[in-house]
Amino acid sequence: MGRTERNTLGVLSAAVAIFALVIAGVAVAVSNNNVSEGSGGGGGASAPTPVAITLSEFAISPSHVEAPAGRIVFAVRNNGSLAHNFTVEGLGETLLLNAGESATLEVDASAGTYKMLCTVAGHEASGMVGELVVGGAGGSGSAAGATTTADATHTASGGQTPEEMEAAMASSANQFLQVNGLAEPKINLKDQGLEGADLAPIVLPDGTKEFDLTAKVVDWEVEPGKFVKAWTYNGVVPGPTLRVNEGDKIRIVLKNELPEYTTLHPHGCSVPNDMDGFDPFTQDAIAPGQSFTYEWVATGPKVCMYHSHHNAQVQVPNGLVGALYIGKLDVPAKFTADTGKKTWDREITMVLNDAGTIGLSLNGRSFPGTTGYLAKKGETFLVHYFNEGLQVHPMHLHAPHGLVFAKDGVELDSPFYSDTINVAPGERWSVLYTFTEPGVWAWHCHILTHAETPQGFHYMATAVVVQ
Ligand SMILES: [Cu+2]
Repeated sequence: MGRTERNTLGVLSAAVAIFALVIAGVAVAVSNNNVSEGSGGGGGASAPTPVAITLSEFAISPSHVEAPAGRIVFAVRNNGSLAHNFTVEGLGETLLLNAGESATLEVDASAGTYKMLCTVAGHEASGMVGELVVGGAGGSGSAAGATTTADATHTASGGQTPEEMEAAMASSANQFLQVNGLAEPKINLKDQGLEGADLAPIVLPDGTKEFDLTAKVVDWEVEPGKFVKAWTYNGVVPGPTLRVNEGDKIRIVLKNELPEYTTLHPHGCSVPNDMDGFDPFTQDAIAPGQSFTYEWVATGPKVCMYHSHHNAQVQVPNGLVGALYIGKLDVPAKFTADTGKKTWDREITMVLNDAGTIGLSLNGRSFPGTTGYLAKKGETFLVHYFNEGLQVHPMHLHAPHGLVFAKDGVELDSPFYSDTINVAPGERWSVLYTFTEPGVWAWHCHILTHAETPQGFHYMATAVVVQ
């Protein structure tokens, strides 16, 4: 599948406007819900006061922070395109943060006024400066503790003003539209469009379909400007999508260029035991520099995963995952009865992850770097959710109810409608979504810390723009 849809400058301003409205609505809800965490401890050496700081060219946001005396934890994120640090003069500083990087800085502050700044030459003079006002003893449990903290009358979640929060969310939303070619200028992610793309097989004289994979570590851009060391098949996360027909002879030649041994496990596939990739029982692990050939006759099920089965808690979440399809799922009669349509219009692989170097992500990207999708009114997406992470993710697409009709590549006797589908690690769920209303429809994991932050939509989040 190509990475979206970039033919539609027309949708751009409308999409930005709608998205900004959506995000603004969220901002209001969050700010009304604001909690002054620092004051709630009721005395004693209570929890540190959390403050979110965003760095950019050339500003520290918020530029004015008030907190009670005691421990303050700054969650600092560099949303700019240059490297910055965050320093509280006399109390501490973060390391230099590259574009997109985050860090926390914990300080122990007594009452007083401190300068916040970026100490990169010239950046303070350009505007990256602010003020931290630390009030009286926050930890004594008296009235002093309640009057200070991150001032609830002036700040929304994370120490931002409501306006700053809204601006940050709009900026992130706009970045998502730019990443996806729905706005100009377009941001190009490294290797954009290759993640999960179909790999054409080499067809051997006897008809065997051979797929050559190389496991290797690459620099992977999980979100704009944020690079991590990804463990990949052929340099992309998820790895290439492999497709064969039922009855085909399939051969996967895996070359190991990782710094560790590895194996490949065709998860959920019917394979002979010696092709199952479970070292040391069914094969010896593949040493760095060595190759192994997996070969069998594909009989199903129709939706499988392939992933490492060696030091998998590291290798899988770091990116050694991919989709393997054997034939096509049958169109459920209920779908045709309910929509009058004979089949879907587009098939989407959505690999969920939450750990390792890749972290919370959809198809190896974190919002605003996630792929966004364009649909025409009336179109149907067939979405296959694959959970390659360590947690359950309840995937939620706004607007249409999904018709859940296959589990682990096997059609259900009784397809059912659901707007939120729990996808456990190792599971595959296949769902049909038919879009009936135009607009920008959010699509995200409903564990909210996996999708939404004081900086707006993040991590396991994307959207469908329906025209
Ligand atoms: Cu989740």
